[in-house]
Amino acid sequence: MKLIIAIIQNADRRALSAALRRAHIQHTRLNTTGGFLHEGNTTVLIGVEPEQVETTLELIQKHCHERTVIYRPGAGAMHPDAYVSPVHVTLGGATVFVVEATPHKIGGS
Ligand code: 2BA
Repeated sequence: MKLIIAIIQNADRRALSAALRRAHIQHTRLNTTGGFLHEGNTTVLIGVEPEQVETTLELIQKHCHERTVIYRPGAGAMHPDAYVSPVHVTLGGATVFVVEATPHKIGGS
């Protein structure tokens, strides 16, 4: 089995989740935070058979869009009055890792 870990923007999570459901692809959504922007994003864990990887990646590509946000580096606690030029940061579509995985379901009868 393969585990696809997709870090996506919150704005895309409903559309991707709905598409995965329609394709009967099981997944779990986690609320996460990016280490650079410190903004909320979504990490989707998707366990699939190897032959479903391609379809899954296509759905991620279709539903996760590139966006540009304005980031103001360093503004805040240490130097509240300091002016730091804002920069444009391009996000997404998605950051995706595909890894080998062995699922273990524990418990039950
Ligand atoms: P953040 O870490 O908040 O990063 C948001 C965006 O900031 C990134 O978009 C990238 O365009 C930019 N960025 C990140 N680190 C940078 C740096 N050191 N210098 C300049 N610009 C930088 P994406 O690449 O689309 O990444 C979106 C989110 O995906 C990231 O949010 C992070 O949560 C995750 N991510 C990206 N690469 C990752 C990696 N190698 N390992 C784990 N998580 C990753």
